[in-house]
Amino acid sequence: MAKKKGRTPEETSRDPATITLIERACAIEAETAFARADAMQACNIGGAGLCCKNCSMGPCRLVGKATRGVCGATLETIAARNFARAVAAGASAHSDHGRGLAYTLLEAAEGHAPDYGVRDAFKLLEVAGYLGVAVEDEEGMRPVDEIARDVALAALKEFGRIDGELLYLKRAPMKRQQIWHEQDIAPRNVDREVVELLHRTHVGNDQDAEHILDHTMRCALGDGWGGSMLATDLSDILFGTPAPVRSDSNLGVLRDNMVNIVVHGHEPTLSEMIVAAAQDPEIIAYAKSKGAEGIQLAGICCTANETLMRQGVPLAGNFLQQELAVLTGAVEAIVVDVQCIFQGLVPLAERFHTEVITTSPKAKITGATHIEFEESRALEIAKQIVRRAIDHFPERGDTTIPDVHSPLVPGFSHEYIDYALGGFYRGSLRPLNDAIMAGRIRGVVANIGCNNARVCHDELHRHVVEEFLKNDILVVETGCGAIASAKQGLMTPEAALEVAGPGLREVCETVGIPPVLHMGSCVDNSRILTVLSQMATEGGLGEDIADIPAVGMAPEWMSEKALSIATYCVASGAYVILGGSDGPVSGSEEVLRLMSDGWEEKVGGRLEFIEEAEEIVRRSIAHIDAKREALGLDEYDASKWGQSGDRRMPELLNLPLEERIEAAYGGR
Ligand code: SF4
Ligand code: MSK
Repeated sequence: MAKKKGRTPEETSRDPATITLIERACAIEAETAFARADAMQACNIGGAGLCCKNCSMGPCRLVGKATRGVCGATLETIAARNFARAVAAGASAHSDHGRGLAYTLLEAAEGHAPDYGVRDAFKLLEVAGYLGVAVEDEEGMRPVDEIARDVALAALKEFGRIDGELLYLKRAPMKRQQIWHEQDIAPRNVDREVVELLHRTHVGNDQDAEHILDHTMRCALGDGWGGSMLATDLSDILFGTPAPVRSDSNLGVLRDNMVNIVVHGHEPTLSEMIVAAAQDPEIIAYAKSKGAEGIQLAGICCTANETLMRQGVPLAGNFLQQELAVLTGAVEAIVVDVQCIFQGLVPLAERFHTEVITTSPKAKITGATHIEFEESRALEIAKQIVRRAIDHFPERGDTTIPDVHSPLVPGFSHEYIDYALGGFYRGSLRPLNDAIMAGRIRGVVANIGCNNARVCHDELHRHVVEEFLKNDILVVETGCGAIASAKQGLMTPEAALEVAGPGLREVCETVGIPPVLHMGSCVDNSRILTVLSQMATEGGLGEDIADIPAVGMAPEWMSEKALSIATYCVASGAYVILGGSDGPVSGSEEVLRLMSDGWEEKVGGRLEFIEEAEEIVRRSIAHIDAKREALGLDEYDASKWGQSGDRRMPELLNLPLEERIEAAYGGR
């Protein structure tokens, strides 16, 4: 295996806490994903989508003079098939998460999971409406538990419904629904489209790249408008719909004098119980009996985003910081559920007192402690895990907790954005549409997705987000991209004064929101679909998601889930850019064309893979401006804005009254 030259810590990450701990890893010769990425060169044949291993006549590598695999499959077929299979895996991950939540709601409603219940009854009624569940009978309102049981059953039906199509498709603008029907890509149910995509890409089956990619869109739509949207809604019903809270981010949230427990993965089901267990006075007393002053919970990845959005639990960091949390030497237990969990955690944790605890029946890691989570004994199991972590506190050795942390205000569900802009009685996105139409806000970017050990950690996220803010583009975020912005201090209302352009700053000042809105975890990209649909139907920005001056991107993507998200956003009409490399189908010009020009012709959205941050920004802004022009909106002109707002208040207040009036209103 060819060995790559190692990067310096500063070349490896943008984040100072991460740099400190990479230095510690080098000093104690501990292995991390950063070092493994440096030591292992990525395969450029597989990386470009040119290797097929769908049967044992291969693997077939289409390089040099080889233009077909043993079975005769072409480069286009192989690249499209590889991409399709990755989307099927990503869609499965999100959707299986959604199904798990439906079962939790069912268990709770039937009295088999006494630690759970309906925390947001309004949302339950709203979702009941979407799923065709009656909320009233002849005697009036039905009991909440009965409605919850029927909502759970209706949600479960969406995974395998035997006729029709996903009910949530009706939440999209009418024009979008028509496009899906015209193109025959409206998903029939969540599971069927995944299974069919795996069937189609089996050896000797669908061997037309365009046809494979059409079904790839259908499968991904079953994720975005099915599995993920259900996961978001059911989480809100069970654990509450997010609203702004204050919290903190980065590894500096860990405490030297407390038992530190890190929750990592994706599902709120267990982590919500760990939050409850850690607040139990008996458990706190137990921690004190072991010499700690209390218990500090912190999160990594999207479990972090789930508990942050609803409970304000601080973020320890994003995907590439999971091993670094262990390297602080200050973590008693890292409790994981599903997705994005490094197997490398276990050998690393063996060098410290940290216990890695797996909890999902779907994910064990060799060498980790497995304490399987059961909904029927949720709080009891959570307490058992927290006590176990406390027992490790006296074993703690030297610690290196970087003194690096940034405050943030997360919690921007689409319901809260409606409320913030329109008020309780008239929740509406009208002010957002108006600000875009006037040009105060040039457009919207959804910056989402992962970190990738092969690109400088957090740097692409930082670069693109800062450029968009300077250009008066509102940024909404989920996943590890959101955690990157939180750590960079871009998620407080005050950040708008520092980094936003004049128009965006005025809007943020007026409404009191940060210029970058944290909308949740990976499955919560469905909240972004909901906001875009509402913007399209609100009026003034066309009549479809494809008309809105908006771009979606995952500049540091790495997971199959990111490919599914990108594909369902494109199939919903968005221009999407995946960054950091030339992408997983770069070996086939034809497949690249099918996903960009081809998909744009069919569904109005396009997918591009762009390595460089500057180019991502340039193409995004060009797209936003082109969409503004197509809508007949004024050309964006930053000089029109910035004369009002709090920023000028301090200087104005120091002036005599007449000069103050002249300064504020003169010439208008
Ligand atoms: Fe090779 Fe065809 Fe088998 Fe793929 S399916 S490994 S291209 S023979
Ligand atoms: S956790 S999928 S690294 S966003 Fe959702 Fe982060 Fe990407 Fe995992």
